[in-house]
Amino acid sequence: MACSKAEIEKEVKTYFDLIDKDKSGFIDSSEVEKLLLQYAQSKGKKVDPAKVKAEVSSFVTELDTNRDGKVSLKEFTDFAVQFFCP
Ligand SMILES: [Ca+2]
Repeated sequence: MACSKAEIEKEVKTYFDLIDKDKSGFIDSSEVEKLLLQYAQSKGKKVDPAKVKAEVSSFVTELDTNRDGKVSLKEFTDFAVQFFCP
């Protein structure tokens, strides 16, 4: 993956749109939770919903840099950039 913010934004947008079911332009913890639980179910895996909830909530808190309780595409991209363009 190229280390350019524009490139990364394009790549992560695919995932962002997948999570942002209601197309609000933001993802919140309940959307991430639902996606993970659906994924687990589709794979026939048993997961503890309470554990998923706790993990997702700490993940969202980490991404939510302006602390409004939601993750915008910009916040999501900034998070990815930290990994791919250290
Ligand atoms: Ca936010």
